[in-house]
Formats: sequence, C-alpha cells, structure tokens
Amino acid sequence: MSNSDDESTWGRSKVETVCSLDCPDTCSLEVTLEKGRIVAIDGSDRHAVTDGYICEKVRRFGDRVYGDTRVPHPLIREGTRGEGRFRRASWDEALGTIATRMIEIRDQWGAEAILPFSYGGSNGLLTQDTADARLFRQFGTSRLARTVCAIPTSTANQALYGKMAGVTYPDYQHARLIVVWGANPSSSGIHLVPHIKTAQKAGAALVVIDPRRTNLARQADIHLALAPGTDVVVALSIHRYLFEHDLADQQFLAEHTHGAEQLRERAAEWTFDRAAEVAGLDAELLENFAEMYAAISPAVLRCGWGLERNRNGGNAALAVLALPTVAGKFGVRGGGYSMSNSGAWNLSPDTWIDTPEPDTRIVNMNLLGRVLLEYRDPPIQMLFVYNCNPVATMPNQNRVLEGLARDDLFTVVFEQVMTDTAQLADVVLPATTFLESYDVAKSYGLSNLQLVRPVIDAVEEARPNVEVFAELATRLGLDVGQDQATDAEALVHLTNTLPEEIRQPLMETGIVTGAGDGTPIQFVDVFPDTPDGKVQLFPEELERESPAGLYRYREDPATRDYPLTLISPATEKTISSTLGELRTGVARLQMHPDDAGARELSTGDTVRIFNALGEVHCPVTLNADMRRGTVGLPKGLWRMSTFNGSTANALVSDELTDIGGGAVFNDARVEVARVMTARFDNQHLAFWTTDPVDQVH
Ligand SMILES: Nc1nc2c(c(=O)[nH]1)N[C@H]1C(S)=C(S)[C@@H](COP(=O)(O)OP(=O)(O)OC[C@H]3O[C@@H](n4cnc5c(=O)[nH]c(N)nc54)[C@H](O)[C@@H]3O)O[C@H]1N2
Ligand SMILES: Nc1nc2c(c(=O)[nH]1)N[C@H]1C(S)=C(S)[C@@H](COP(=O)(O)OP(=O)(O)OC[C@H]3O[C@@H](n4cnc5c(=O)[nH]c(N)nc54)[C@H](O)[C@@H]3O)O[C@H]1N2
Ligand code: SF4
Ligand SMILES: [Mo]
Repeated sequence: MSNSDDESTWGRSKVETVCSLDCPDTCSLEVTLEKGRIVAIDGSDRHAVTDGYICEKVRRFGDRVYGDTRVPHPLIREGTRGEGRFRRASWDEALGTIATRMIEIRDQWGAEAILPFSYGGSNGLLTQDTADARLFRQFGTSRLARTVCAIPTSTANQALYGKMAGVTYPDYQHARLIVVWGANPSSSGIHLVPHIKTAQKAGAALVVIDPRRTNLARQADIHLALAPGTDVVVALSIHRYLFEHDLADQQFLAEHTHGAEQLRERAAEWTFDRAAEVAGLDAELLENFAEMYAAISPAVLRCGWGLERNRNGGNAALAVLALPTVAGKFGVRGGGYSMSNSGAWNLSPDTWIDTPEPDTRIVNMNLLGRVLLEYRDPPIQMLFVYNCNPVATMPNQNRVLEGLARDDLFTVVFEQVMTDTAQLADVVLPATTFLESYDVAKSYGLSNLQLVRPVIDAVEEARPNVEVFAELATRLGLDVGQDQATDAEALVHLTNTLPEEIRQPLMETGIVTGAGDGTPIQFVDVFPDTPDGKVQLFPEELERESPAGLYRYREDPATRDYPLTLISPATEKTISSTLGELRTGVARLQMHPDDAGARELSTGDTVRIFNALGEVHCPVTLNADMRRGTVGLPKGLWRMSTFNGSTANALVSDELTDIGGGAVFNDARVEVARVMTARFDNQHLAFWTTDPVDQVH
C-alpha cells in the first residue's frame, strides 16, 4: 500500500516520512515519487531540527532500495556455504523450511539451540521487539544481550542519572562552553553542528576530546588528542582539580548526590601531570580545559560513543558523565550533558509484547564467533539474523566467519540487501526498508517520537518484519495476536498500549515531543529517576562488576609486536554497515606521517595491518589529523572494500568492556607493514582503483 496521497499515484508527488535509521537525528523527510518510484529523498522542514536538509547517505537511499544488491525474493542455498549460489524460493517454501527446522532442532537439542540475532537495523519500535520477540519468547530460544553499542555508556548513564533526558541540539546555542567528548557529529549526527557553530559565533568556546583532529576539533579552542582508552584518567584529573580547588559545587553535591566522597578519593591520584602522561597529552592544555570547565557556564557536554569502545569504556563514561554534577552545571538552559535519549520515554517493549521473557540462556552478541564455535548445552544449531549484519559489524570477524562456516549450522538471514552475512545463509528472506513499511522512530539525539510510514509499495517480494514473524509464528502453532498480522495492525496495537497523551498526537500529527517541549533543562524539566532521585556518583553495583573497581584505569595493552592502536569510527558513507554496498573505491588506512615514516610508507602504498587475530590489506593514506600511534579504518565496511576481504573487525578481539559487556572496537593493537603484493581475494575484491578522497573522517 502506498501513501502517495497527493496528486495521482502515477504523477510526480512529494510524500512526508521520517528516517528511522540508527542515527540520533531522526530527520523528517520529503520523498519525491514519480510513477510510484522514489526519485529523490531530501529533508523536510516539518521538524525544526532537520531544517530541510539531510545527510548524503539517505539522499542516496533510493540506490539501495532499487539497487542490484537488493534481495528480491526468498532464496535457498544451493551451492556449498559461502559460494553464494542460491535458488529462488516462494515465501511459503522458505518459511515452511524454517519452521520445520526450528521444530526439529527443538525436539533434538532444545529450543535454546536457536539464537535470534538482531540489532539496530531500522531502529524503530516495530521492526524489533514486537512479533519477533513474541515468537522467540514463546518458542523458548536463547536470548540475545544486545551489547554491540551503547552498553557501557548507557549503563553508566543509567547508574548515575536513571533515564533522565539529555540536552537536545537547539539548546547548544545557549551554551558558553561546549565540550564534544568522543563524538564526531560532523559524520554521526550532522544536525548538531550548526547549533555548535551558532554558539561559537555568539562567543562560546569549543573543546573537542578525540584522538583524531576531526572537523570540529579543527575549529575548537582546545583539542585534547588523547590516546584511545584514556578518557577515564583525563576526566578524573578534572574531578581532582574541582575537588582540590574548592570548585566542586558542594551545595549541589549535598542536596542531589551520593558517593561524592568516594569519587573524590578515586580521583585523588590523578594529577594533571600523571593523567597527561598516561593520555599522551600536554599537561598544561589539560589544565586549561579544567579551568575553563570550572569557570564557564552554561557548559554543555556532548558525550559520544567513541570513548566507550575500549577496556576502560564504562568507567570513562562514568567519569565523564559525572563532570556536570561535580562542577554544578545543571539547572540552566544550555548546561548539563547529552548522551542518549532513548530511555527517556520510559517505553518498554514488555508493554506491547505481552509475552513474558522465558528464563533461557542469555548470549552476549559480541561473542558471536565464540558462541557458534564453543557453546555447548546445547550448541547453537540455528542462527536467525535480522536487523543486523554481524560479519561486518561484530568483533573478531575471522572467528565469526569460522562459526558461520559450520556445516551443521542452519542460518537464516532476513535482509534488505545481499550482505556479507546473507552470503553465508541457508535461507535468505527479503525485508522491506523504512520507506516501505510502518514504524515508530524514537529519537536518541533529540526528544521525540515520530511515525514512519511507507511511501512506496514493497519492492518485489520484500515484507516487513512483523508480518514475517507473525506468519512464522502461526506456522509454529504460536499465538502472536490475530490482530497483528501486518505492520499496520501491529502499529495500531503498539500505539494503543501507549499512554493517551502520547498515542493521540502521534497518530494525529505523526510526532510527539518529549519533556520540556523537546528541549528539556536538566534539573528543571527533568530529574534523575534513580531509586531515590539522587545522582549516584559511586554506584556500588558497578564497583562489583568493574574488574579493577570503579574509576580505575587499566593499562594500555600495546606490545612490541603490536604497538599501534586501531580505531574504526563512523564515517559519512555508511550507517554502521548499511549502505556499505554503495561505497566506491577501496577503503584506506589513515596513519600519521611520523608512524608511516618509521615504516617507510607513503600514501597509496598497499599495507598489511595485522595482529594475532587477522590482517587487513588496503592502501594507506598519510594523515596528520591522526594522533601518532593511532591508526584508523572506517567502521561498517563490507568485505569487498578491502583487498583481502577482511575489515577492521578482523583485528578487534572479542574481549569485553569493563562495564556492560560491550565491544572494544577502538582497542585493537596492530602493526602495519608494506606489502609488495597484496593477497587479493578475488571473491571480495570489488575495485582495482582506489579513491583518494576516501578519508576516515
Ligand atoms: N554517518 C554515520 N552516522 C552514524 C553512524 C554511522 O555509522 N555513520 N552510526 C550511528 C551509531 S550506531 C552510533 S552508535 C553513533 C556513533 O557516533 P559517535 O559517538 O560519533 O561515535 P564514533 O563514530 O564511534 O566515534 C566518535 C569519535 O570518537 C573518537 N574516539 C575513538 N576512540 C576514542 C577514545 O578512546 N576516546 C575518545 N575521547 N574518543 C575516541 C573517534 O576518533 C571519533 O571521532 O553514530 C550514529 N550515526
Ligand atoms: N569496527 C567497528 N565495528 C562496529 C562499530 C565500530 O565503531 N567499529 N560500531 C558498532 C555499532 S555503534 C553498531 S550500532 C553496530 C551496528 O551493527 P548492525 O546492527 O549489524 O548494523 P548495520 O550494519 O546497519 O546492519 C543492519 C542490517 O539490518 C538490515 N535491516 C534494516 N532494516 C531492517 C528491517 O526492517 N528488517 C530486516 N529484517 N532487516 C533490516 C539492514 O539492511 C542492515 O544490513 O556496529 C558495530 N560495529
Ligand atoms: S541518517 Fe541521520 S542525518 Fe541522515 S537522514 Fe537519517 S536521521 Fe537524518
Ligand atoms: Mo551504534
């Protein structure tokens, strides 16, 4: 069903919807259709923050919708696994095959031998944790801990402040000091950037804390190019300074917090000199920043996700997010912090799933390779992947590939396009995109809920998640609700469970704005919803979880063999691996000229980036914006984007963060060497040319 409600279906028309991809901005979109096909996608003015413009990626989303890599109909594997030979199947045959296999596996091994595997995908409330959750809960499969992103930061944020909403983009204009810490909004949330610029024009100072000189860092008053993984000590040195110089807001601490004394004690050892030495910074610059942060208000801190993806990530997030409390930065517009607002609506899928979670095995998704190869009692016999592309996005790629290569594993991949993961499936099911189905987008950068609606008919035989899981459930004899067989019905069901003050405006106007009219002031409009309403500066449960205790630093694991730190942040070309199929040109390693000089490398040389886990072959680009000792590859590459079919995740271990069991994507240690002849893996080599402007940032 198409919603091209103005003009004739076959003429040119413009239709409004919302981008629900895993991006904090949730833009309002204007999609231009001709003869029922998308011809252009742009930002609309409907949402003030979108302000009529969107990123280049989604402007090109039509190329994905109608592209060659799209999965047009169900597929069943014909050749050997990985060979990429499939035959066309009907939905009936594909779902019948899956249902039969699920029942056989349950009878032989128990239902916990089935692992549903999903993450962001289209990121809305309908595409995940609706019919899928009902089905898997009722069937009693293993449960997935969705830890690949945001778990250290959200665990820290939740422990400190509960689900308190953060400062939203428009209020950055009111700040006099903006601190961007481990975030790169120029790529990963572009609508924040103009608000930062406006504030700067009005005299606000900007500080960026990032191992790379990002676009924003170039325009900052202070750029602290710290070594990855050392944020915890940098933040602690500022806490120490605030406490020691009587700059901590004692009245606020007394009224609104617990645990300040314990935090002060843990920070005591981190003088500027010591922190600067560990973090590889100039101690004076660090001190300048601390003085600025103490002196200037309103000060807002944008905490990103780059700082969580290492062995110290949870404690880093805690120490950073505790800064506005200790410095007393709340209670004014433009003051406080922004993290993720995804919890702020307090919406739990349990409200609309109405099937309790079974007490089955919980599997941390970051361990996928290990899980497939090593877990027993029962071993995983079926992996059901949807909203996710684990070959491209999970740690320890070679172990993931080895696991997926198992002969006795039955893999279902429910996908929009033929991803690297789908290539290894037994059955591939075609999924709709957010332009072909209903959803509810919950913004994690702003504070709103918006309705996503189909603007075109589903391409070929693609179907929305809810519909497919509902049908599969029926085939398994399970009850997922008779009234929820389509995404439209499921939308009505879901929204009917929402409080009336949310449901009504959402269904009538397509948008609901959160606390404080969408621009909440912390400690004025929104407050911590911790058990006693206070900020927990020393959450005991995390002290027990964290291997070295709270606010403790764990040493750099670099060795002589692998002295360089590899990071792999978001780029403007993909959303995680989504749209990776449209990359033109091979990816490039970004490396500081000094590190390159020491290895006699020049721009354009083909290099081997390696450690004990794997190796990546691609050209190198000398880039003085990288910190010395830190090299960068893009996040979300498809295998075809390097010479040997391996990406950054082939070098990332499946060890976990200190808090929350997160992935350590930015904590890989590697060495880099020139190769005269790259090991070309022809199956994955898509290009023989390289694209010189293909930079990390
Ligand atoms: N274009 C685009 N937008 C996206 C995404 C995408 O893939 N592409 N992904 C979306 C998703 S899923 C997420 S989670 C967000 C992530 O958005 P961001 O929070 O911006 O996260 P990253 O891009 O991972 O890293 C941000 C910055 O952290 C730096 N960094 C790396 N290690 C460290 C460290 O140890 N300490 C500090 N202080 N900085 C470090 C990196 O150099 C990078 O510039 O973006 C979302 N938006
Ligand atoms: N090296 C490195 N790796 C990283 C990161 C990093 O910083 N460095 N960051 C990590 C982060 S922040 C994240 S969030 C993860 C994300 O990792 P993933 O969750 O794997 O995200 P995507 O790569 O976008 O893959 C989502 C897939 O879901 C499909 N999809 C979208 N909508 C639907 C739908 O409605 N139905 C179905 N069935 N499928 C759908 C898309 O086509 C896409 O292939 O990657 C992580 N991986
Ligand atoms: S990916 Fe982000 S910036 Fe791009 S259209 Fe979607 S919400 Fe907007
Ligand atoms: Mo993410």
